Amino acid sequence: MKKPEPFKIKMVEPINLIPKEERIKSLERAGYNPFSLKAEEIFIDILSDSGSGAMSDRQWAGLMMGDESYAGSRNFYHLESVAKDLFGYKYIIPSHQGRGAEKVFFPQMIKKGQDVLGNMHFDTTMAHIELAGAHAINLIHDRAFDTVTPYPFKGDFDTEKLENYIKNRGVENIAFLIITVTCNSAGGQPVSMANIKAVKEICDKYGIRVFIDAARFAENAYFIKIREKGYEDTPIREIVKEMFSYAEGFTMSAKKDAIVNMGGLVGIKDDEELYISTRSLTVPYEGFPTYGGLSGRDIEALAIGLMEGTEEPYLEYRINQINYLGQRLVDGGVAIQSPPGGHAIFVDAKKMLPHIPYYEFPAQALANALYIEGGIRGVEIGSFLLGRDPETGEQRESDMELLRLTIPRRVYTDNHMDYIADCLIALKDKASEVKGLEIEYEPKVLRHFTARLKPVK
Ligand code: PLI
Repeated sequence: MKKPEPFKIKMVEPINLIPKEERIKSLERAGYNPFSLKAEEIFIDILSDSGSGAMSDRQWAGLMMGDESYAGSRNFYHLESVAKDLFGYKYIIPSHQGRGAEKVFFPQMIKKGQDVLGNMHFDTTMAHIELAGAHAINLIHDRAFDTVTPYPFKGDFDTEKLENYIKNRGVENIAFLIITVTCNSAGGQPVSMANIKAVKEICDKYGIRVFIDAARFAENAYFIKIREKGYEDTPIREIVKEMFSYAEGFTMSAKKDAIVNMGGLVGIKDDEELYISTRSLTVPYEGFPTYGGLSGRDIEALAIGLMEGTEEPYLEYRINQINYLGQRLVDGGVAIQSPPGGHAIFVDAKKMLPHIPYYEFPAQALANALYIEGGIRGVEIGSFLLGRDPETGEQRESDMELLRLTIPRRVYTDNHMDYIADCLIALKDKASEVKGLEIEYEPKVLRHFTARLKPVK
């Protein structure tokens, strides 16, 4: 029997599908980049699961308990106690969002020309690494690029590739390693506990520090519980503690699994010196270290959200909803990254639009077609997002061209999932009519947010 949502709805926000002719005009005005659409022009917004979730009545009540003291607010001490307990770390610093945490944490540990290793770095992490003069190296297992075979942990590092890379490049040229859980860029795919442990062992052997990009730590823990032998009966919060025991620190965008609209965290296990230097950098960039760019009320909602996001019935509902959408698409003949990940379905645009080459951005073209079809806003994760090589200026070719259908937490029902699936299945039958795109304007860093495109002639 299909289980219903473990909540009931107390407040609704009306949404509206504008006519197709208006959607065509809106997209042209937006430079064929859905980031530049107005939210009011969108019917179902699945651009991101970041900051777009629905807070609970407890979190909204928490907002009323905000202590807006400049320093030492009681909300900070609440957050600190929840996070210390959840992750088993000594030091917690809030930040305004994930990239704020990255900015105050990672660059201080990078020397120009070094590499930062990862399974697959997220784009803001890659940008901070490159801005610090380092190279972001992805060492995910090739299984991740096979969208068809449903390997359970496609976010895993290839440990052989990792060790060979370290040997060839030399330890002195490696700043540190980041494990991104779940691995967003590979399809929200989880990393197994066994792989986290193996990576930690290799890094210990060579004296390389291990950190976690913890944006979707709870979804990763849930996948370990349901897919990894030996964890079936382990409570989620114990799995979380074990995952984090293999790292020295983490950055987190709290806008995902902590189900808040804004917020981030840095966590440091026990390195006091690293804590003091991070705290010092937090002051000029994010604010006093007990607020880190957030209001007291936001910090309260975050503390509550960390607990709600690690409740098992919630995680079961969350993963099941993504799975439901995935299954509808598979049944309708749409190729997706399989099995579905934790926060999104990733449609394989290379397979759906084989006539569009990577330099004409097939997944971006598919995102635009889906908006025209149903007023749905997804997002490209492919060559358009990857951008140009910072040294040569050449367009890089992404291993995968994916359209991400990112589901906000506790926002849409399975009827919305059905509508999304119906629109994509309808598009599949006219895929050959979709045209590729060329760039009209692009900024140097993180171009996909603000670039303008046009259809190729
Ligand atoms: O958007 P921020 O600055 O709160 O977080 C940056 C960030 C870091 N790591 C990972 C794995 C992310 O997914 C991430 C942000 N992701 C966004 C915005 C997304 O739409 O996936």
